[in-house]
Amino acid sequence: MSDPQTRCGFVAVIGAPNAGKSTLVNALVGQKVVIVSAKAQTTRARLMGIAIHESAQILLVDTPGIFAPRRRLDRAMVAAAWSGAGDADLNLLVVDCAEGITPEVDSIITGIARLQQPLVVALNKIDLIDKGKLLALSAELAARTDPQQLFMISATKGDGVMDLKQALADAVPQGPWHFPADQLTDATDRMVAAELTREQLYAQLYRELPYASVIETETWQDRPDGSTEIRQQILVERDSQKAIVIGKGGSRLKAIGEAARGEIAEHLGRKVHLFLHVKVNPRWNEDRSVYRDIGLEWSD
Ligand SMILES: Nc1nc2c(ncn2[C@@H]2O[C@H](COP(=O)(O)OP(=O)(O)OP(=O)(O)O)[C@@H](O)[C@H]2O)c(=O)[nH]1
Ligand SMILES: [Mg+2]
Repeated sequence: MSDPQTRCGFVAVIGAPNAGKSTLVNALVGQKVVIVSAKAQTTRARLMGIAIHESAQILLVDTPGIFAPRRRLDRAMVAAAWSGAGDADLNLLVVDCAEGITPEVDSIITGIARLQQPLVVALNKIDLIDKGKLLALSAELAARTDPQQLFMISATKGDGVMDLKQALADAVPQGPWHFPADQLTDATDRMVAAELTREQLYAQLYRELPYASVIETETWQDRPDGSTEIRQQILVERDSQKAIVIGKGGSRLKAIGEAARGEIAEHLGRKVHLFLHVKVNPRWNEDRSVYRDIGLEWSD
């Protein structure tokens, strides 16, 4: 990959919670590498999805949504997003066009202007609004952000995604690829597996519960028969939450485990035995080692 024609660079994918950043990263990579959910604040740490287009390797840094943080974890998430943006060759601002320029988006635009880095804007979820509104919003965003380019896309339906990918491939600097051609993410298999279980918490639990939880990998063992045995712990903050995660007769935990096992097996490309345990730790939010495992900096 020392071909002088190759390109490679970091694109930080930033925006408000739930804008569709992670969905877009998966669409650009062409495979699921980061988790998504209909609930806001799904992504907790920076994870990279690696997309290839022609001679370019596009290192897509998926970041947590930026919002006004309250808890320590929220502060660490928002800090991770901004540092991802600061380190990038190019920022890709994703805006949910059905939401428009909310106060959150407004403050992100102000923050981006301070960075003075090249910017591309993706107006996402165009499948949800009519063309007139879309054009008005895109004109307003273009005026506010002065981007190199602005795209109207649907990350779930695929509209505009290939045009955006081409533009990102053209925009990253010339240079050798940083990763092998077959690598799709910088996350380890353990991290992806923990995320895939966490995705099920977002999909299967209500209201605040997913936010009060974190996944820790206890053991990871490759068996001689080619399968992998994984033990993960779901940490929650209260006994009442533990009861909900386990469900009647263990039914909820079983459903979470089955769905996560399928996703993890697909990611690893082999048979997986997944064992989940639920543990109460009211202070995990204040435990430095939890932050380290998630991949977040401790924020004072
Ligand atoms: N209708 C529609 N929904 C979309 C589109 N893109 C993403 N979504 C949905 O928007 C929701 C949020 O998607 P995510 O990719 O998790 O959003 P995110 O910006 O990564 O969210 P955080 O990680 O919480 O900041 C999910 O339910 C997606 O299916 C789109 O183009 N159209
Ligand atoms: Mg996300």
